[in-house]
This record gives sequence, structure tokens and C-alpha cells, in this order.
Amino acid sequence: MTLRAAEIVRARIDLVAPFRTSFGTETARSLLYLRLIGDDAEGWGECVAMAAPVYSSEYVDGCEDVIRRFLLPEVGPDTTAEEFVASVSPVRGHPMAKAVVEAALLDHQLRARGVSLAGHLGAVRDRVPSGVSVGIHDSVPELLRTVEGYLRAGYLRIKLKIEPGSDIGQVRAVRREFGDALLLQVDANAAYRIDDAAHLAQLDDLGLLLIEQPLPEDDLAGHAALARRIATPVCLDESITSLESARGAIELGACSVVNIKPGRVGGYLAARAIHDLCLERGVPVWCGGMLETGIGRAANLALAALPGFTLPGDTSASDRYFLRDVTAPFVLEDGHLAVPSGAGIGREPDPEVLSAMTVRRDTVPIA
Ligand code: NPG
Repeated sequence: MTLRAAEIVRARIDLVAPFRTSFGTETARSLLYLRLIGDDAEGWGECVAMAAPVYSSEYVDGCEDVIRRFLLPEVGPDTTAEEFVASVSPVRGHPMAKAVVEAALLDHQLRARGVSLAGHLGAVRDRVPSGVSVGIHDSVPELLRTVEGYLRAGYLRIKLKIEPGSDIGQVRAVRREFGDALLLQVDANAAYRIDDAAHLAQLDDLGLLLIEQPLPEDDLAGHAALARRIATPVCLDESITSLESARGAIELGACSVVNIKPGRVGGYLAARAIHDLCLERGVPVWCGGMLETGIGRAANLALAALPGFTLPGDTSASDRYFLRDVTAPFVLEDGHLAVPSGAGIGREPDPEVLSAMTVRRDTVPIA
């Protein structure tokens, strides 16, 4: 199981279409992969931070710095993912940076043992239902065309990004066009304030599964107040950064649904702990997405196969994001994606595709 070196791979991949949210427009992903090289196996992790600190305070170049200076020095030849998580607990914050190293360690140790990540985490299904996240569009007809395309591809749930000025009318148009049976939800990425409660209550008669992160991430009391004033279930994303914040949010009544993103909470082990808590409290969870390539997507699918993930996630097929994924592509079948069953995350980068995407790679010895 001995680790010899780590390789930081920086790469770039274009998105098939611009993706607009309330905090900006993404047209490409600036990627950081961590490859751990052992005697017997490799391990891969993908960083979910964007190029700029606009979703949360982390950004990909900052993650690289934290990984090099504070996290990789905690990895020795025999360090397990569990030991790593414990040893970096004095480092405050930086969950996305920590999650990359943890994921690569898990992949390596599970590959060495021939165990899948899904099996290790406690997965109970071999495929998961797929939802898709639809960016903000300039016009309603364009939005309807995009949604129609995704429904034709077989997606089982639609999430609409919203912001002030592009919300009630757009959501109502989608509901009217595609009918009451469509599983539909919205995501504000913290674009509203508690004073907007009456405005957001106009969503109440649109039969939404949930509204995700309407208010700023640190406003748990505001979310609790909003949850009392609107009928649409409130789901938290950005606010849930740890097991403790998940427990607090649930106890305060700030959310009745949780979006779990491993990168946002420091890794797959913390993500599973939040899942376990939510399952115990009867709070439904679903797996979020950060425009991951196949490495991050493979691991997310393993997580999304746990029993508490009762809502379709933002776990879409590779072709929703990229012309050519870095791994063998994830393909939608009957609205579902298969959970990888191979050892570790069950996927690895295609060397040629990776090398065409690569901007820089550096080796760091492990001692
Ligand atoms: O399918 O991976 C995906 C994208 C899902 O909407 C999605 N992600 O706030 O949840 C989010 C949002 C996001 C996108 C966040 C880009 C950060 C950057």
C-alpha cells in the first residue's frame, strides 16, 4: 500500500455550453487532479473549486497552494484517508482542498484492496436517478428549448437556476409547458434576502420539490424564518460545510432537505457522516454537482447510491458538460447513471485525453 509520490495535474476543459448562475457564468473548468502513486496502485482525486472564489471562498489556485503547503506534508507512505482527515483537522476551512487529498487516498487504498468506493461507503443501489441543473437563460423560449432537450435525453428532474429578475415567470413558464408531473426545483445560490420572503412565496403554487440556498450561506436564522413563511421546502447547499453545521441547520429548522457535496464538506467521509445524520433525522438528501469531470463524478455516484439519497441529484451524464470527458464517459440510461463497481472510484483518466487537457504537472515526493 506504500505511497511514493504525488502528482499535481493542472488541466483545462471547455464546457459544451456556458453555465450561468446568480454568481457568474462558467464557460470552462480550470482543473486540479491529484494522482497518488503507490507501489501497488494509484489514487485519483479531483478538486471542485472554480477559478474564482464566487461560489465559496475557495478557488482552484488557492487549493493548490493549501494542498502543497499544508496537506501533502501530512501524507506519508502508509497514511490512510481516515488518518489524513484526523491529521488535517487543525487546518481551518479549505474543505475543497482537503477533499481532493482525501478522495485520492481513499481511491488508492480501496484499489489496493480491490474494494469499490460505493461498497466501502455503504451503497445500496447500482444505478442512481439523474437530474440536471439548467443555467439562467436570457429568454423564456430559449429556456424552454433547453429544458425540452434535457427531458428528451431522459433526465428525471430539472433544477432551474434563479436570481432576482429571472425567477417566478421563468419557473411558471417551465411548469406550464411541461406539466405538473415534472420533478422541478430551483437554486438561488444565495441571491435573495429575507426581505424577499413574500416574493419567493409566489413559488408556492408551482409544486416545487424545493428551493435551494435562497439566502446567504451564514444566514441560518434567515433560512429558518423563510421556511416558516413559504410552503416550498428549503434545501441548503452553501450553508452546510460540516456535520456540525448540518446538525445546527436541521435543529434550527433552517432546512428540510440537504444537498450533499463532498468537496464542500471536506470529503467523502464527512459527506457520509452528514448522510447518516440526515437519514436518522428523516431529512432527505441528494448529491450536488460542481461540473465535475469523470474522476469527481465517479466518486459522487458512489456516494449518491447510499440509502438516504432519495431525491435525484445533479449527477448528469458526461455529455451534459463536455465533448470528451477525461474518463470513459458516464452515459444516461433510462434516466439513470450506473454506479461504478470497479475497485476504488472505478474510473481513471484516459492518458491521451488527459495529456491533451494538461497545462502543467508536478511531482511531489512522499516521505
Ligand atoms: O451538474 O455539476 C453540475 C452543476 C450543478 O448547479 C450545479 N452546481 O450551485 O450547485 C451549484 C452549482 C454550481 C455550479 C456551483 C458551478 C459552483 C459552480
